[in-house]
Amino acid sequence: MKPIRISMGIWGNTNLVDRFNTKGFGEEVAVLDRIRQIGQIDGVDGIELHLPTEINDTNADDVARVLDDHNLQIVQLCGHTWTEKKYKHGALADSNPAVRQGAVDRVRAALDMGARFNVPISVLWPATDGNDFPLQADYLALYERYVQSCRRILDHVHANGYATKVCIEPKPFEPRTHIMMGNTAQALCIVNEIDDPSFGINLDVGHAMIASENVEDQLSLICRYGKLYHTHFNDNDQQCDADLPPGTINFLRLVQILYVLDQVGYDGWFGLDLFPYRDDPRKFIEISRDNLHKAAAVVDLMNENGARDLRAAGTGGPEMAILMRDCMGKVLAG
Ligand SMILES: [Mn+2]
Repeated sequence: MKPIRISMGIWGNTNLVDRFNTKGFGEEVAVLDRIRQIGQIDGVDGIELHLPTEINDTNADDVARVLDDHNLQIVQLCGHTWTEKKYKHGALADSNPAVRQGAVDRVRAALDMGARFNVPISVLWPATDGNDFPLQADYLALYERYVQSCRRILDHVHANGYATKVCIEPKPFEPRTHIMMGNTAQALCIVNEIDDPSFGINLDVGHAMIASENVEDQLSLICRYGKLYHTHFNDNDQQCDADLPPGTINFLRLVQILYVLDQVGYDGWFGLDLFPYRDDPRKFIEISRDNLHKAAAVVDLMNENGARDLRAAGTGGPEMAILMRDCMGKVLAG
C-alpha cells in the first residue's frame, strides 16, 4: 500500500460529555495542549479541528506555532454549524434564510482560515439538517436549500482560488433521528449533481456501518466518480456511532476497507474520528495507528499471495476467506 498518513481530530483529546453525564468523566484540555499531545505520538502527522470553537482569530498564531514545534499540519478544518442554539433545526438547509446565511458564512470563514494553513480538506456535516418527527421537515425543500448553500460555498472557494476540497460527510442519525442525505450513495448523488472538482466525499467508516452499508461497495462507488477526497476511521458494533479505534471491533472489516483503498490507489489522509469518553486518548490513537498499519500489511501480504486474481474471478469465496484469515494470522502473530 501507499504510505499511510494519519491525522487526528482534536475534539477527541479532551473531556467528552454524553447526554447522561453532561460533565464528562475526564478533565478539560486546552486546545494547544491537545495539539501538543497529538504531536508527541509517532506516526501522526496531522490534526483536524473546527472553527471557531477550536481555532479562531484569537488563537491562530499560537496554533501555527505549536504545529511548527511538532511538525504537524492541519489536514481538515470544518466550520462548526451545529453547536449553537440557532442551528437547532438545521444549518445549510434551514428554512430560515438568516440561519442558512450564518451557516454559509461559518463555512466560508473556515475556508478562509484554512487557506492560511494550506488545509486540503473542509468537511460539511449536515448534523442538524433533518427530522425527528415524521413529516416534520420537507425534504424536497431541504435538498433544494442544501444544494444552493453548497453552490455558494463553492463560489467562495473558486473566487479566492482556494485549493481546499469541500467534502460532505454523511451520517444516518444522531443528533437528529434522521439526518438528510444519511448514506454514502445519497451524498454522492448530491456531489455528482453539483459536479464541481472541489466538491467530494469524506467517508466516515463508522457512519457507513451504522447505515448498514457494505463499505467496500460504497468506497468503490465513490471512487468510480473520483470523489473520495478524505476518510474518517473508527469502529463500532453497528448499534451506535461509538467511535472506538479502527479495527478493535472488527479487524477483518478494516482489512476489507484498506484493500479497496489500495486497489484505487488512495493517496489521501487517514483521519481518526475518535471519542475516548472513558479512556486515555493517546491509547486510542496508538491502537488506531497500529491497527491501520497492520491491516495495510495484511493487504500487501494478500496481494503477494494471489488475492487480485482471486478477486477478479469473483468465484473463490472460501479461498479468499482462507487467504484473508491466514494473512491476518501471519501479520498479527508478527
Ligand atoms: Mn467523522
